[in-house]
Amino acid sequence: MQDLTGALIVIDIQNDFCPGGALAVAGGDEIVPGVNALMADFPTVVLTQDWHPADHASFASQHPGGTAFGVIDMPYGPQVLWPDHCVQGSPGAAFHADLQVERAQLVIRKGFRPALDSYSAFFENDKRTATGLAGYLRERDVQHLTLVGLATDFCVAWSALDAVRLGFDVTLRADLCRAIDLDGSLAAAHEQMRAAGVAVISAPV
Ligand code: VGL
Ligand code: ZN
Repeated sequence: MQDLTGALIVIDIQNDFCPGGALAVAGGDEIVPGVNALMADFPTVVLTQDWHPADHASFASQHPGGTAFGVIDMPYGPQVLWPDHCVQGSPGAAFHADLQVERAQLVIRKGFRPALDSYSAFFENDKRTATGLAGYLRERDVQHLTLVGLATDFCVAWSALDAVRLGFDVTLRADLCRAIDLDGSLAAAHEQMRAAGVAVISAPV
């Protein structure tokens, strides 16, 4: 269905989040054909790209004794430590080769400040530093956002929750997302999104 006042926000469909990548999400590559097809229904298509310096503070490798998927305290709150991933300019940071990148009007890069992680397309993890996406969408009179991508329980969920907080109407196509799922984080993310008013659906409506 065409959504002429809507935007499709495609989160982090990058090689490192696909099978074989540094922070592979199971089945991450399976969503690419469906996402490509959905792009045709939207006048506005935005991609996000996780884009870290090699010494990024979210990498376990930067913390003596740090282990991947452990949690540490950062000045802005708890932070999961990740394997090195999506290093600026590396093949792992590139979009999946089959993703129709040319259909997007805007690519938002995030996580480029060495000491601050950024899951959401709208704010860094300090919940204050804006990426500018909200202003872009508002200036284009976009009210309804459809979110797809990787990973459901981190960057997609944080983007959806921020979008609701900012006053957008948000639909999550759960069938076009895949999750990392650490300790029940997928179920928790779905619950949080539903409670916040995100329409979590699994097929076109
Ligand atoms: C993501 C963990 C670290 C994501 C990005 O795209 O969900 N997760 N960086
Ligand atoms: Zn990252």
